Amino acid sequence: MGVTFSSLWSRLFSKRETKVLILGLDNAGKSTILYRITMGAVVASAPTVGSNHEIYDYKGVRFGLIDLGGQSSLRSSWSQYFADTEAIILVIDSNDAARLSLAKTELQKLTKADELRSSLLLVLANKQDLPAEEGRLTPAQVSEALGLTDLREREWQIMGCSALTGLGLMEGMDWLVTKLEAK
Ligand SMILES: Nc1nc2c(ncn2[C@@H]2O[C@H](COP(=O)(O)OP(=O)(O)O)[C@@H](O)[C@H]2O)c(=O)[nH]1
Ligand SMILES: [Mg+2]
Repeated sequence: MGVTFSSLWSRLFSKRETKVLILGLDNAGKSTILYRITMGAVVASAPTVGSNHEIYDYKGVRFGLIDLGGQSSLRSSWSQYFADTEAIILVIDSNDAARLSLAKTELQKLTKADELRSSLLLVLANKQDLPAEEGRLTPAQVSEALGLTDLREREWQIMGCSALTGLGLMEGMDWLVTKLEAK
């Protein structure tokens, strides 16, 4: 078996990446969350075409965070990224009640995918900074609409968050670290 210099280098000097896919419908806030977590700031970004990949070291875990475009034309290519995924962060726009059933349909496809059988699932009920009076749903309402309690044989967690204020994001990462360590 040949060992190239670059693979030897990466084995010696870099930690293994824990692959995490950030998925969800377009406009849910996936890219804003990615940059909020990795850069600690809100970075304006155009709708994602293809993917954004960032490495993030947190509490001893080297996360390889991959944010995929969520428009319907791009969702069909998500499965190309499934292999070796240790966790999925499913981002939901809590202010978009009208598309929750579509988000549920996408979640059901993910939970049926063989390659994601043992992936952890962190659902982020994003945009919690928006007022409830204008239709923003609570994490409990999002959980109910997605049917999370019906999920069998999968470790999952739902967390309310806001990519704009940072609320809830690191708590979500903490849950992932705890579960990854227990694996
Ligand atoms: N109020 C509010 N707006 C958000 C939040 N997160 C993202 N957005 C906005 O939602 C829009 C879509 O965000 P983006 O990250 O591009 O979504 P993506 O398509 O899932 O990557 C942008 O205008 C963001 O500024 C949030 O927590 N609260
Ligand atoms: Mg995006």
